[in-house]
Amino acid sequence: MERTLVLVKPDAMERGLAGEIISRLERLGLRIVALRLLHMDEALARRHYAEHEGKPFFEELIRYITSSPVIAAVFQGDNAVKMVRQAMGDIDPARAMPGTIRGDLGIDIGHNSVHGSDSLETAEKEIRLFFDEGDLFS
Ligand code: IDP
Ligand code: MG
Repeated sequence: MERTLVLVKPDAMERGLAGEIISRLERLGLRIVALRLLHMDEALARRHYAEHEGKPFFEELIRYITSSPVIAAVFQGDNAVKMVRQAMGDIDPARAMPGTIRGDLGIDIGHNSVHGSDSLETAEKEIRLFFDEGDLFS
């Protein structure tokens, strides 16, 4: 059984869309095995997005993801990583298909409502950034 890290990002939190996003993922058959509401600090944000350090959008990304509280959740299920990525849609809401979270709810590429780990390996690393193993149910 796979697990993956999901963040409900600030733009979605500020518009009251957390329930909608979590609900869409639950409807795929994925189960919540850990959940936190937290305000990411700069250090956590830089670790979470370390692969993007040095890119032109990086500093803005850090400012954005630390701008208000987010929900971090671990979803578990068969093919959880791919299921969440497909449900999220394209990185740019303008290109994301209708029916996807970003296509329906995202604002723009920098405010695209949701994060989901991009591989199993990344997922396990990201889960450990936000949760202790003892916080995970299964
Ligand atoms: P992902 O969120 O679909 O995994 P990544 O390439 O890992 O996409 O990028 C992480 C986040 O950084 C994106 O969700 C987006 O908010 C932001 N981002 C990526 N590329 C750009 C860009 O070209 N301009 C502005 N923001 C970007
Ligand atoms: Mg990514």
